[in-house]
Amino acid sequence: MIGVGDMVLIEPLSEDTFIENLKKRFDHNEIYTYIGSVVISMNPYKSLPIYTAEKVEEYRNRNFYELSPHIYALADEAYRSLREQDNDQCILITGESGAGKTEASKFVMSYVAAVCGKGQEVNKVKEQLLQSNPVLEAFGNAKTVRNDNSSRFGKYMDIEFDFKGDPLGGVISNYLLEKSRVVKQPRGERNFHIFYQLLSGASDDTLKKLKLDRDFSKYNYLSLDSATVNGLDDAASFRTVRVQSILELVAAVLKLGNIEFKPESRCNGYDESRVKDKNDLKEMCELLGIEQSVLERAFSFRTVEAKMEKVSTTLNVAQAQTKTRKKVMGVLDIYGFEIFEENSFEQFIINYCNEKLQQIFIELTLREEQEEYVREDIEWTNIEYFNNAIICDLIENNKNGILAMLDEECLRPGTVTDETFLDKLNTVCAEHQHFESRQSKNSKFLTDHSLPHNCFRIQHYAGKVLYRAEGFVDKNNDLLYRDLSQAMYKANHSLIKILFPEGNPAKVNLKRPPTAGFQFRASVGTLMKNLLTKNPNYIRCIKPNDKKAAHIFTDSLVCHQVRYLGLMENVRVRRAGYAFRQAYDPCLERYKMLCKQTWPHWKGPARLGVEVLLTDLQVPAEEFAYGRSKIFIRNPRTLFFLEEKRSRCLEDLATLIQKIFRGWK
Ligand code: AD9
Ligand code: MG
Repeated sequence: MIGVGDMVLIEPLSEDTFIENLKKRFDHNEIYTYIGSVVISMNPYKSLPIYTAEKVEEYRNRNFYELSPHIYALADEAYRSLREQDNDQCILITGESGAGKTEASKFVMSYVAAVCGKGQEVNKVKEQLLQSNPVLEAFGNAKTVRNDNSSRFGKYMDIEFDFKGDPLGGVISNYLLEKSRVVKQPRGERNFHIFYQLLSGASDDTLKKLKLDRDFSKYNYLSLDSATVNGLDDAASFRTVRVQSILELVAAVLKLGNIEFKPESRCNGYDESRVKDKNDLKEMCELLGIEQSVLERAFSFRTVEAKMEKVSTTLNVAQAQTKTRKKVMGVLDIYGFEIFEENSFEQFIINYCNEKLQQIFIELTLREEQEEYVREDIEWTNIEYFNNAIICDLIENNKNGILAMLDEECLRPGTVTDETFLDKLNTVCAEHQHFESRQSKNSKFLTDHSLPHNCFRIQHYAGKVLYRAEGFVDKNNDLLYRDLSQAMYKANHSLIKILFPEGNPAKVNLKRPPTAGFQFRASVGTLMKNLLTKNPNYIRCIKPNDKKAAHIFTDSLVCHQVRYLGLMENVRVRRAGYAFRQAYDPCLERYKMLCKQTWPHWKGPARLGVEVLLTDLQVPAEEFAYGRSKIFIRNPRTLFFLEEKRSRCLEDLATLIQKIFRGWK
C-alpha cells in the first residue's frame, strides 16, 4: 500500500500529513483514498488502467475495506446494500469545476451496470442508461476555462431496480441549464459541444440538407478563439448523438444566431426592429416548417400584457406510481463550484447548488453524527466545524434572501433594473449587518470599498465570489414572449411543437410563469428532501492543479479544497467515533444465529441479547459501545467478522437443507 489508504489511520494527524499522504498516493497513481466510507478522488488528468473488466471482477462482492481504495468499492457497497438490505442509496459527488465529478458518476454507473442482472431485456435497459450520457453531454456540456468538458446543468439520475436487484430503468432530472451560453460565451470558452460535433461530424449530404456550412467562422454563435479542444474528438462524438429532428433544431439555432436586426422608425414615433438579411431567416423557417412572415412578426413585435399576476404555487414533482416497491440508486452529478473573472446569475445558481450539497454533507457526517452520540449517551467530545447553513440562508431565505429579493424586484410594477435590484440587496443585506452578530447570514454578504460598480460579493464556503448584477433581472425573469412561442407552436415540426406547449392558443395562460430562481430553489429543495430519504455515499473530488494537466500537484490548491470540503473535520469525527451502528432489534435478528443462547428465539430485551451475542463471540469490549437504542461498532473489521460468520453459517444451513432434501428423495 502506498501511503495510508484510509486517512483515519494516519499518525500523527495534521493538515500537512493529510496532504502529504494525498500527494504520495497521487504520485503513484493511487487516486482514491478513504476517510472511513467517504471516497476522496484526485483527478489524475490522464487515463489509468484501473477501470477494466478485471478490476470490476476484483471488487465485485468484496467488503469495502478489503482491497485498496477504489470508486468501485463504493459502488459495490451501495449496490449490495440496496439489493440485500433493501436500502435506497444515493451517490453524492462533489468538488469544484474540473475535479472529476462527471467522470466519477460514469464510473459508478458503468460498474453498477456491469454487476447487476443478466439477460437480453436487462442488457437493453443497461445500454439505454449508459447511452444517455453522451447525448446529455453533447447538449449540456461545454468547454470552459476551468474544464474542457464542463457540465452546464445539474443532473440527478435515479436508477431503479426490482426486488432481485435487476435494473428496470432510470429517471433523469436536469437542473437549470446555462442557456445563455447558446448566444454568448466568455473568451476562451465554447458553445455547447453539439454545435461543433454537428459541423465536424455530419456528412456533406446531411449538412446540405440542414443548409449548413462546415466552417465554424460562418456562425456568430460559435466563438472562434477556441473552436477545437485538445483531446475532444467532435466528429467521433457526433456519431453517437445524431437524431435527425434534433439536428434540424440545432441547425436552426445556428441560423438564428446569424439573423441581424435593423431599427426602423415608425410614424407613431416608436422604433421597431426589422430583420436585415432574410436568407438565414428563410432557411431557418424551412428547417422548422414555419411560415416566414409569422416568425418575422414574432421577432419584431411583442404583445405587452396588461396584467401580471404573482405566482405562488409550489412545484410538484410528478411521482411515478408503481404497485411493487422499486429499489432506487440515485446518482447526483452537478456543476461544480466555480469562480470566473466575471460571474453572473448562472454562477450564482451553480454555487448555490454547491452550498446546498455541502450542507447535506455537514448535516449528515458532521452534525448529525455528533448529535447522535450525545443523544445515545455515548461519551463524546465535540469537534468544531464551519457550518455553511448561514450562506444557504442568505441566498434562499423566503423573506429576505437574495433570490426572494430578486423575485420581488422582477414582479414589482414600475421600472425594474439590475441597479434597483442591487440597491435593494445593499439596503437589506449590508445595512442590517451593523446590528447583527458575526454569525448572521448577512455577514456573508461582503461589503468593502474595493467593490466595483454594479457588483456584490458573497463569502461562499469555497471562497469569495464577486457577482456582476448585470443580467440578473432578465435571466431570472426568463421570459419567452408569447408571440414567439405561438409562432414556434405553429411550426410544421413535431419536436418544436412539443418544446413550446405554451404556444398552443387553446392553452393561453395569462399567469406569469415562475421565475428561474424560484423554480431552481423549489427543485433543489425537493431534490435535497429526496436525497435525505436515502442512504448517502460520498465521493469528494479534488482537483490537483489549475492547468488541466497530469503529474502536477499544487499543494496550496489541494489544501484550499481540503479545508473548504471539511475533510479534516471529517477525519476527526470519524477517528473519534464509531464506523457502524444499528438498532438493537435488527442487529439481533441478523446475527442471532451465531450464538446458541440467542438462536432461534431470544426472550429478553434486544439490547441484552446483543450483549450476550457479542460476549459469546468474544468481540473485544473496546470495539463497541451500547447506546440508548443502538449498538455502535468502532471498527469496520468487526462488522466483516460478523458478516463473514453469518455467511458461513448460512452456507452450512443450505448444505444441511440440501442433504435432508436428498435424503427424502
Ligand atoms: V464540472 O463541475 O462539470 O466543470 P467535473 O464534472 O467535476 O467538472 P470532469 O469529471 O468533467 O469534472 O473531469 C474533468 C476532466 O478531468 C475530464 O474530462 C478528464 O479529462 C479528467 N478526469 C477526471 N477524472 C478522471 C479520471 N478518474 N481518470 C482520468 C479524469 N481522467
Ligand atoms: Mg461535470
